[in-house]
Amino acid sequence: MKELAKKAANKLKQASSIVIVSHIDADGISSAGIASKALDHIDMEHEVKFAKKLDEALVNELVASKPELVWFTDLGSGSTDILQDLDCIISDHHKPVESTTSKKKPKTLFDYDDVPVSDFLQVNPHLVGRDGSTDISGAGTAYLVARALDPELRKLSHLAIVGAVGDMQDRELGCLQGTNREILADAEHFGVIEAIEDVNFFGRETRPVWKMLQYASELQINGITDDYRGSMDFFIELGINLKKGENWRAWVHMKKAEKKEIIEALNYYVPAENFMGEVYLLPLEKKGTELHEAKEFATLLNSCGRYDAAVIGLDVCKGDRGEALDLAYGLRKGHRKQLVDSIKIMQATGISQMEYIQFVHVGDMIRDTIVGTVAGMLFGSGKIDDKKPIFALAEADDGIKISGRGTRQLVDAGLDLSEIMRQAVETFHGAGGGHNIAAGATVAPEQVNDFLELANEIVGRQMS
Ligand SMILES: [Mn+2]
Repeated sequence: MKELAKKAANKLKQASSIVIVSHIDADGISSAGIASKALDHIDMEHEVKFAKKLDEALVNELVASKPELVWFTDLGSGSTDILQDLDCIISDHHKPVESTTSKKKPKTLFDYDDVPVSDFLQVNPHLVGRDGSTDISGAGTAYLVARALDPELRKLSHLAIVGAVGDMQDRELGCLQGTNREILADAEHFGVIEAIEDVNFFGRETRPVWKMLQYASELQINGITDDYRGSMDFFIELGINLKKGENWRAWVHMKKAEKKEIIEALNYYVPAENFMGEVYLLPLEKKGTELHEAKEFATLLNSCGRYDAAVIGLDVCKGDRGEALDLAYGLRKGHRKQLVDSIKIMQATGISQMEYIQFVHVGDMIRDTIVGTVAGMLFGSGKIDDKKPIFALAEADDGIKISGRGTRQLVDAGLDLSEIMRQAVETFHGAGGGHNIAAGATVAPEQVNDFLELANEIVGRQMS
C-alpha cells in the first residue's frame, strides 16, 4: 500500500485544487480530518464534502461542479463503476468492485481480458491481499497518503487510530492488528496516542463508573448489567467512593489500587480476557473528556455524522476546541435541537448585506459560544451569499461577540478575518483573534455599527 500511497500523494501534489469526499461516520470524518489537514499542510486549495453513500446522484453533482481532482476517503472503492467521469484518487478499505458497468463495460466476451480490475488509483488493503475489516480503516488509508505527502504528517496518526476504533477494528483481538499496528507505532512515537492494557468498556472517560458497568455489554452479569442499583452496590460493597465532591467519578478517576480491586472482583464473574484489552488514549487531550480516548472520540464523531453535522466533527478533528467541540458535545448528548434551532433562528433573523460582507445579529437567541460555527454552516446552503464572508453577532456576558466566517475560496481570494479582528481590537479596545478563515472579537454594543463598517472596508481592500 505504501507504493500506492506514494503515487496518490504525487497525484495530489500536481493538482491545483481538490475536492475531498468522505463518509459521514467516525472513520469517514477522521479520514476527512486527515486529508484536509494534510492538504492544509501543503497549502493545497480544497473543500470537503460528506455523504451517506456514494451514488450516481452524488457523482453527477460532482461531475457538474467540474472538480480538477477528487480525493475519496472511506468510500469510493465500492463505486468505481460509476466514477469514470471524474479524475480521482481513492483511499478506502471497502471491497473494490470490478469495473463492469456503463462505459467500461466490455462489448463482447473477448473484451474481458482487456478490462482492468480497476482503472483507479486506490489505496486499499484488499488490493494487496489484506482484510479491510481488520487491517486498516478508511482513516488509515488516508493517513498513508498523508504520510507519503510529508513524513511530518505522522502527527495526524491519532486520527487514523480513532477511525480504526470507530470501525471497531480492535474488536476481534481486543487490540488493533495488521497495518493498524504500524500506524499505532507512528502515533506512539509522536506521542499522540498512548496504548494501555485496561478494561475496554465504553465510557471510561465520561461516564460515572457505575453507569459504565451497568451498560457494559461485555459482562452480562446478573444483578449488575442493566441494573443501576446493582451496579452501584457492586462498587459500594468494594468500598469505592462513587462521587468526589458533587461529581460522579469515572473510570479514569479511579486510583490504581481501586482499578485493580474492581478488575479482580469482576474477574470473579467473568474471565478477564472478556473485558480487558488495549485502550487507546490521546494524551494531548484533556483527561476525563470524550477526546481523551479513541472509542469515546469516535462516538463523538458519530454523533456529529448522525445529525448531518459531519463538518462539526471535521472541525474537531482539525483541532477546533471551541465552538465546534461545544456543538459536538451537545450532539453527543442528543441535543440536536440546539443546532437545528440555531440554524433556523439565523435564517429567520435574516442576513443583512453590505457591499463586501454580510451579517446577522441573533441577540440572545443563540449562544455566543456556537454562533460562528452555525453561521459557517450556512455557506453552500443557498441561504447566504457564498461570495462574502459572514459575521454573526450575539450577546455575550462582556459585550457583543462577533464571529466571522469565510470559505476556502474567499481566503484564496485574499480574505483574512484575523487581520480584521486584530484591527478591531486596536480600534475598539475589545478582545479578539483567530485565523484567516474564522475569527472572532467581542466589542461594546455601541461599537457594533462601526465595527461592521470597518470590517466591510477591510474586506473590500483584501478582496480587491
Ligand atoms: Mn470505514
